[in-house]
Amino acid sequence: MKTWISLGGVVWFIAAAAFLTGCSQEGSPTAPAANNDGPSSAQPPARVRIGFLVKQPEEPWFQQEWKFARKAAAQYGFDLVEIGATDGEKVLTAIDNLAAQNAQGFVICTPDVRLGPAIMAKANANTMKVFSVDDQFVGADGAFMDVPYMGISARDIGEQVGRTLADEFTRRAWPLEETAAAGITFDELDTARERTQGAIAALTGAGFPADRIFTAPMKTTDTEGSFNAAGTVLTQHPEIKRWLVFSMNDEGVMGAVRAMEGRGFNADTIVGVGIGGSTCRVEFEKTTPSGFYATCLISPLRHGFETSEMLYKWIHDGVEPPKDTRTKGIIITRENFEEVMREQGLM
Ligand code: FCA
Repeated sequence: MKTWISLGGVVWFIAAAAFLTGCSQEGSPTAPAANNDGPSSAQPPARVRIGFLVKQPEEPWFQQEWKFARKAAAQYGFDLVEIGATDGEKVLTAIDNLAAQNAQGFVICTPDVRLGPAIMAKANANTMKVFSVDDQFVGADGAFMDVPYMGISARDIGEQVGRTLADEFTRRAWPLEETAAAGITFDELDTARERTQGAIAALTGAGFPADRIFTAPMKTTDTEGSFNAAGTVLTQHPEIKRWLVFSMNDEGVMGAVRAMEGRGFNADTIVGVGIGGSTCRVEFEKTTPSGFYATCLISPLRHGFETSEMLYKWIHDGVEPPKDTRTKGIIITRENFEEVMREQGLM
């Protein structure tokens, strides 16, 4: 219980401090200035420097992305500047600062997908290349923007979550009249909506009645936001004795599981299935199981390493990255998480 509300401030403070001093794990503020030429430049820049901006620096997923981006920086020998940019103003200031440090581009998970046009305008004004990760830019017309993107196969992953919940419901032979599913949603964000809609489609596809699936929107996409949203569902449905839980990520499930535990539910009466693999790890490592039953493991290695690698090659070698890359997920539980994470290069 102790860390999930307050830890964010500390990590954000560290990220902000690193940003303000222009330092990063791989970069140095005194490193020689690199040239800032575009792809048509005959000479590759002497030293490549890229930024990696994330919307929620306190979230383990994003810390893992940074970790694997640092691996790419070490392997290819470029400077990496890690920046926690939690709102539009911080993103735009960060791009100016990166430009002042002669960075030639950045990878970004934007705090708001509608910032896409403003981000691209600023990047273009500074001749910087942009690679978007996790959350895809949306243009003024409401359509996705034509900017290189790597995201998860959100619908498919949501369906895996829904199937896992349905299977576990059947395996435990829970009485339907005592059971409901709680879906903690964030429909403003496409990748989030596709995940929870995928879960609902798979649950109903497996025969779970749609009128026993209760959704509640989170105000913020973190454990606290989910805790509050789940509280509303629980208050509205005191008759439910057993809960299936899904959301857009591990944090969304974790908050709901904590809210349920606060009302006396436990591993025997909750089946929570997340999406991620970072935040849930502490749950799987507990000696006593919690209601956090499984997660769909996604790859911060691919999202951190490959995005920075592709951006580096774009800047250094003029190799244009693919426009749209979707990564897959694998369901893990406390029984097999170590083995699968090791196989996936995540241990
Ligand atoms: C979004 C979510 C993150 C992570 C990522 C792949 O950005 O906010 O938690 O799931 O997609």
